[in-house]
Amino acid sequence: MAEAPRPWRGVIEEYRQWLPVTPETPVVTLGEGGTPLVPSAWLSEVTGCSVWVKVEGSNPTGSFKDRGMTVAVSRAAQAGVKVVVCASTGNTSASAAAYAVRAGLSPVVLVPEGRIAAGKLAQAIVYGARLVQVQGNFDDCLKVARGLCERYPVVLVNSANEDGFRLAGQKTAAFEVVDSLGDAPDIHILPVGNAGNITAYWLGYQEYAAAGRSRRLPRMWGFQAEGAAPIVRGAQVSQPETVATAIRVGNPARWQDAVAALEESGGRIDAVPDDAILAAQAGLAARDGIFVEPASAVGVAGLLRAREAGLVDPGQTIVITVTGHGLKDVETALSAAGEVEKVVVPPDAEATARALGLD
Ligand code: AN7
Repeated sequence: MAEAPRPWRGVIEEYRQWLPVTPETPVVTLGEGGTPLVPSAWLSEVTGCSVWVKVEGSNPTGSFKDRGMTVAVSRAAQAGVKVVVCASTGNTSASAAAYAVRAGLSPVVLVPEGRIAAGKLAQAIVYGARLVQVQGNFDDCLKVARGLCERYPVVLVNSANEDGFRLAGQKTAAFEVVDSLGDAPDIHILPVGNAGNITAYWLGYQEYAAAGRSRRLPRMWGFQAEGAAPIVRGAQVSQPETVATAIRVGNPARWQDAVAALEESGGRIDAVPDDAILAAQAGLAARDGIFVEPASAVGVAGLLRAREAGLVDPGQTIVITVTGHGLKDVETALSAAGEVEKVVVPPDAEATARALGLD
């Protein structure tokens, strides 16, 4: 008899034994995780490798942040807190807002004034967060958030938090990659901002390998935007600047952990300029049908540049995580697209065919 269909239950129920939850934890979920792992014909052809794209924009609020937020908010609800707070370049605030209201908690989100994409701002507002625009960058927002948590009855749901709940949730993406491919890839590529996600993936790959779920470990490759590349430069950036606002971070909270992941895995980190990021975003959309936000195209740009530099041997299996949905920031995508041919026709098929040159 066929097995009864079972819907995807979200990352806590799918990977409960690997996560810091107990039977008493109230599970706050929107069905996150279980995202598509899509082969990229374009990048496979360019590199001579088997390149897969892990499409995290398919999560409920449109970014990978939901994986960590289901754990962080479930634990906050278990602890009986009323208010959760986060600093964010936009995606964390959208995710925190959604999961908090679902748990009956009040979300407070701190974002850099005027520097988050419109889609993310809309999400925080519509989910009903208290939105605070801080006159400064992400690093300033995080300082304020930490200050609030030290002195007031609110709980931090940033991945900088020592409790590690967010990273624990985020590591499930590495589990999914191994579950799909049957083993870890040779290389896993990620964009790096606060450096939580690359830390989380490395944790996930190590845990799965230690438990015998995979035979090997991947090399972790991280990429930062050139104007916000403190880890690459080995020094804080006081005025980070990049079109990829999600990773406009000058002093990553998980800096040391990320360096450890890079060193232990035999990986590397490098920086890519904004024009290469936008070209990669356009290429991934037009070649593979995958529309991601600028920060999420950083890994693709990094892979292409690494190949040009002769650093990518053919025949490898490579996974790139694209972290957030393209619809988060349509302004940047449209301005990068430049002048678009405007075809205006009367409601008539023949006139339309003429305008399209089909006749
Ligand atoms: C699309 O939302 O930090 O290296 O506050 O939104 O783990 O920080 C977002 C980060 C990559 C970088 N891609 O991940 C926030 C925030 C997208 C992102 C990153 C972010 P980390």
